[in-house]
Amino acid sequence: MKLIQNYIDGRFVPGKREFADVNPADGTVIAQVTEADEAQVDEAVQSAHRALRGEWSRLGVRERAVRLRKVADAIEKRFDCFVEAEVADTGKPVSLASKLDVPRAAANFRVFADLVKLSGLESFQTETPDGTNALNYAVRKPLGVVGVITPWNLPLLLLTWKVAPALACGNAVVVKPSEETPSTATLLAEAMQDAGIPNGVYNVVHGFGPGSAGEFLTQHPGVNAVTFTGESRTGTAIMKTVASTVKPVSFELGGKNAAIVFADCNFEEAVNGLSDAVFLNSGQVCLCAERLYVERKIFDAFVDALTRKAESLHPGWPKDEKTDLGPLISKQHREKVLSYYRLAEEEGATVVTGGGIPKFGDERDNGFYVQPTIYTGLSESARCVKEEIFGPVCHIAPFDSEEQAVAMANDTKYGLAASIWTSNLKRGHRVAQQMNVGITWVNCWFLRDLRTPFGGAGLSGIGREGGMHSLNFYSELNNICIRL
Ligand code: NAD
Ligand code: 6OD
Repeated sequence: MKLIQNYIDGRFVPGKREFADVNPADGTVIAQVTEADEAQVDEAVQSAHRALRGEWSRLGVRERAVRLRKVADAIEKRFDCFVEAEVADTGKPVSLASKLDVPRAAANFRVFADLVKLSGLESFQTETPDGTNALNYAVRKPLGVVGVITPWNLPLLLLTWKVAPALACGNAVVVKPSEETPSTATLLAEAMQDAGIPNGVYNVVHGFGPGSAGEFLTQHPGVNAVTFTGESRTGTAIMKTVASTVKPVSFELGGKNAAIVFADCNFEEAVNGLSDAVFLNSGQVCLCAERLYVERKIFDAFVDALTRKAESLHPGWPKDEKTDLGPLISKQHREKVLSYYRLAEEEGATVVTGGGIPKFGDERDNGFYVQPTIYTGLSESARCVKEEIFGPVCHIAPFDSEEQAVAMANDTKYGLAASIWTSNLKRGHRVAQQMNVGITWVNCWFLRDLRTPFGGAGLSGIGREGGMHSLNFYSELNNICIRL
């Protein structure tokens, strides 16, 4: 059986304990994974500090950018291996991994290689009290060792989204990928070696959260900052842990995202766009829409059209090119999603389609599939309308006025993303500006420009990453004031 090991100081290292990596499509064990103990996490942090004192700190920005581009090239050289590993770990359709996850990993390195070269800072000429002048300018320095903790839904995309800017700024990283999806973080170590990233700059420790590698990393006094993507509740736990050592944090957390569909929208575009927004990656994208508000005039037609889309999806083997709906990540996560399917009925929902488990009559029945599901008829205070489910499911409610739609969309403790569907651009701008979220799309969804700010309000996160926002988080500014 394949063993996925930790990667510390440029070496793949086994440990004392192992856990299983499970294929969500059929429940089989595909690999064993080394769990890092506290001593190994410490070793990884120490090796990152050594790397910061070595060759890595002497490379100029231009040379760091050259090496980041080489990491992107090395990912592309192993494109098929990355796709295969990501599909086996997550169960996501091969078409999605090859169009989104792996290309974005390479793009993450290229974009920050470019941006870091442009990241000069402003300077100020200051008049002093005695009438002479001073010159202020700031220099950007690395934070040091950054702890990177990531989830299972877009494992490589989200890991590289943090690792690339952290390295661009001259930091070293210790990453703790999700225990559900350990493969691509380890494969990335090979790309780092190919690209000439010095030993110790990129380290991987595998394991779980509390009492395991995740907690060992966040509580380590040698970790200078923590960047985390995952559940809001986990963000709370990490925040408590890092409080005693006052580490800066960047948090990208959960959501309960709304979409508002006006009667004047391009109907077909809205149905297609929202079919993606609800069902892509089996609804396991933090940006997915779980609450749809549709203007009453088109409500019935819209529910029918989205239902036809849901029923036309092909749940299947992830490796099959025709599959557009894979399993959920794990048995435990399927239990959670199914508990919401049951709760929705208890709360009085009308089940328009789905609500259960598909039957295949083969090994996939041992996997973690659920049916794509649409509900109507719930009250806005129902738990299924308030809580993040993170599956291929949405609730659709009608609205009668713009004000009502905005109020319903904003009635949540989360604040990650929203989408608005209208052909009236003036209304698009007006409504977008009232959304209490970090990202609003108008007539599109998950259309990304990596230079733009990404993050959430409320329970959905702290801070913004993307473009200069990432470079600002992953660097420390030292303002220098010189009396002239
Ligand atoms: P999770 O919070 O359970 O786990 C994420 C990571 O944190 C894993 O690596 C896990 O081992 C680690 N972890 C758990 N407890 C920890 C602790 N106490 N200390 C340190 N590390 C700990 O999240 P998940 O189930 O992997 O991912 C799904 C969640 O992530 C959803 O809520 C989703 O909305 C959110 N998410 C948000 C974004 C975003 O950009 N806002 C992106 C993707 C996923
Ligand atoms: O596109 C991105 O940069 C990003 N962070 C996406 C997050 C998706 C959440 O599952």
